[in-house]
Amino acid sequence: MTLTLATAGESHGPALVAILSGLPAGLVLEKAAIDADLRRRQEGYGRSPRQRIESDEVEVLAGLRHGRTLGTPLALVVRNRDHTNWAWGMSPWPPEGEPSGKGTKPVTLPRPGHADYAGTLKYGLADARDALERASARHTAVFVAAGSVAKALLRAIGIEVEGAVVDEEDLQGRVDEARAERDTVGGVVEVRGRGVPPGLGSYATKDDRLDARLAAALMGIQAVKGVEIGDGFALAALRGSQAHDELLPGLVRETNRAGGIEAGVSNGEEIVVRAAMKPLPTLMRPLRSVDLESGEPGEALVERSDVAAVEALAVVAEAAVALELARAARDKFGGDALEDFVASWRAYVERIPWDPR
Ligand code: EPS
Repeated sequence: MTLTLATAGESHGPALVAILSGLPAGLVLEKAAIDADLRRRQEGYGRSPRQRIESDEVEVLAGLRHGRTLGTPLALVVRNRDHTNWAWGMSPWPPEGEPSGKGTKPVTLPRPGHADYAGTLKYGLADARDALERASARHTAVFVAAGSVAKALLRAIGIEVEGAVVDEEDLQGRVDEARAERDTVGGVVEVRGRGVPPGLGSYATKDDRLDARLAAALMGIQAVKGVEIGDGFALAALRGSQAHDELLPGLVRETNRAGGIEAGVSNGEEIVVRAAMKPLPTLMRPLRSVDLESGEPGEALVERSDVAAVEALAVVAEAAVALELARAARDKFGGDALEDFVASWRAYVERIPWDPR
């Protein structure tokens, strides 16, 4: 029994959708809790005026009855309120009537760092909008809704996942400065998973490795360019005698440099992962680019965008980690009913010498 997530949706299309398969039956979900995560994702200093248009809210189309999962695919929808302004430009079917609203002119000046250029070449597109709409981080809204469901599942076995921006003493100052210079900023986020028992993931194959899965999940988030597990890159400069987490009497450790994962398997310590976000590629003072139609030099597309989205990334990365931990837990503990899943987890943690941390 594994957990799989499929999503679809464009930034200014009608809606974003997700299908989460592999949940046990009987998990209680609360709309307010999912909507609270959606709200957290929309907040944060430096976000685009788009966030004043959107007021994200989850809709459930399948897999839930009276607030309890049915053990069948869970279908989630987050609507794009902004679509009304793009109804012609982003109409799924050939639009009727005269062009009106946004998105009526093709985008031919690709933004370096966005999907615009590679997307047009790869898919044979005349309008980079056909690439950028799906590449947009707007997608993370429905991803966070799915992550919120994963967190509810993890809570049933005592696991809590939390993301935060790292060491940011003056994010607002940094954002204000960048905004004044019509520039953008990135940042680093950290996600911690508490109560994760030893034994999630496996060293058996690369696809089973929990660290590989987490890294792929985090790199799968828009604008993420680096991931580290535990002390990550800093470990490379250390001696082996300094880099590992010694086992002490009582099978406890004083350090967690491994970030809770050894050989691709959780080791019972807190899971600690970090993701680095590049500065967003839509600049109000545009970068140099080339017009794909004329071949002439020009300035990249300028459109409404965020100055920073690092606080949103903390919430999105939390969802990514929750989904991966939930998948690993489903793989290990199985069960069609929630109580079977929990009973399997309980029997396992009673067998091993481990106190949750
Ligand atoms: C994004 C560009 C902006 C962001 C968007 C991601 O969209 P717009 O051009 O509509 O203002 O606001 O993020 C969201 C809409 C969101 O909800 O996070 C991009 O190009 O990736």
